[in-house]
Amino acid sequence: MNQDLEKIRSSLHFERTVVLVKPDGLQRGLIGEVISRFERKGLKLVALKMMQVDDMLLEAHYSHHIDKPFFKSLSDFMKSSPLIAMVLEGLEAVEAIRLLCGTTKARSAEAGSIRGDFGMGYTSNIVHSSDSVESAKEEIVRFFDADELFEYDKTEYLNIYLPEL
Ligand code: 3AN
Repeated sequence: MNQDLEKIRSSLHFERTVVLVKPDGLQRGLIGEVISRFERKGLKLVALKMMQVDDMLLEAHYSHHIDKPFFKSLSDFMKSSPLIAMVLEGLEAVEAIRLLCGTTKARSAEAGSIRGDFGMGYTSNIVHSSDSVESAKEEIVRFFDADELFEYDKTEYLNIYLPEL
């Protein structure tokens, strides 16, 4: 990468965020569709795996919901099959991905978003994405070991998109 580009890049808000394709996304065969939307948007995939979550992880991940009446069904749902976990990177990626996912209640989520296009549920709403840069940092450590995150240049993305900022 040339030095000018490197300088521009280091001044920009590249963020990393966690996306989960929840058990309903996996059961309904939507994994490819969901990943494809992020790829087409121009986000960079830096980690990707299938995993089975347990109570300990869910109690940390959904600690803000632990006293809510829906917590047990949310927890049972999240354990009902494996899920897909990924880390995506991009400029202001947290907000960009929240927009692609749509609002929480899928049946009233915006048409064109993942939840708006594919879901009707509230608890089962196909995807999770981190809601802030701070929670993304916590979630990356919660879901991934350091050696599961990959550093690489996505050359096309850097050269094509940066000069157009
Ligand atoms: P989001 O995933 O849109 O950030 P959160 O963090 O408020 O939403 O909620 C985490 C998850 O808990 C949601 N994705 C959804 O599965 C579930 N959830 C949240 N609120 C409700 C609710 N009122 N009833 C049922 N499930 C809910």
